Amino acid sequence: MTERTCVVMPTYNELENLRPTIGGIFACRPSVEILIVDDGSPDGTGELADRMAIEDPRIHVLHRAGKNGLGPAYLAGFAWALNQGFDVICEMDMDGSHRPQDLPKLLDALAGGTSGAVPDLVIGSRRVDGGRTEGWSAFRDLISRGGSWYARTMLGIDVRDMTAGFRAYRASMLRALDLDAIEANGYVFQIDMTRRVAAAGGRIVEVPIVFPDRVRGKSKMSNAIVVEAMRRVTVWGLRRLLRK
Ligand SMILES: Nc1nc2c(ncn2[C@@H]2O[C@H](COP(=O)(O)OP(=O)(O)O)[C@@H](O)[C@H]2O)c(=O)[nH]1
Ligand SMILES: [Mg+2]
Repeated sequence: MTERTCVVMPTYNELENLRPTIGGIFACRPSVEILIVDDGSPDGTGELADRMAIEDPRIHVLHRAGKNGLGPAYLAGFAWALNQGFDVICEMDMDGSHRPQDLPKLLDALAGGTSGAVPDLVIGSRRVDGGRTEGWSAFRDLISRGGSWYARTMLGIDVRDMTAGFRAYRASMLRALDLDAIEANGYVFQIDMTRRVAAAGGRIVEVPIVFPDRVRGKSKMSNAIVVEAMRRVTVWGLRRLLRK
């Protein structure tokens, strides 16, 4: 029996990225299905997604009322994909920073292709050998590396790329988590997911990916998202230290 895979892709104003990214994914792995979670993008991303879904039954669309952040979009997407009975659920950005050709690497690793035991979560990592970012300013790189280091140290989890958003989860792992309790803002969402998988005894594997800066459209990242992530990590880390 083959495993059914759903790639969940939140979008906000990604009109020009939709066709190239989705085309790239199907070229690399025709067997996956894609769920676009659009937060009412004013640029018409949601409408184009609907048209693409009519053309191709592997494409699904979830519409949400307004821009409500990456985390809530993923949680809604997870709930949908779990309800549909997918075995593997992925997170992936629509903006081209997550390259379709890296998706098979994540899926093969999740199937146990690169190591003995079968993982519960595979992270496409910019911070392991062979992984890298491209086109980043020294400042953005410093913030990202510093943030990952801080989270790793405070939380005591040996994951190099804590905030990475290119991931493949076993549906059974997601089912075992209390998804309603996830802190749902920006980067902290990825850190919280990682921390909860680790706490649940899930096996986490990182595979190297190349992460180019987005070519089209605008980033939705903000300083507030970074500050909120660091604040949360500090609270979780102090709680962990106090318990010891
Ligand atoms: N549905 C939804 N998608 C979002 C939201 N914010 C960002 N995204 C999407 O999440 C992905 C990553 O966002 P991006 O702006 O590239 O973040 P960055 O890579 O950290 O700069 C892209 O596909 C965005 O369109 C949001 O509030 N709602
Ligand atoms: Mg991006």
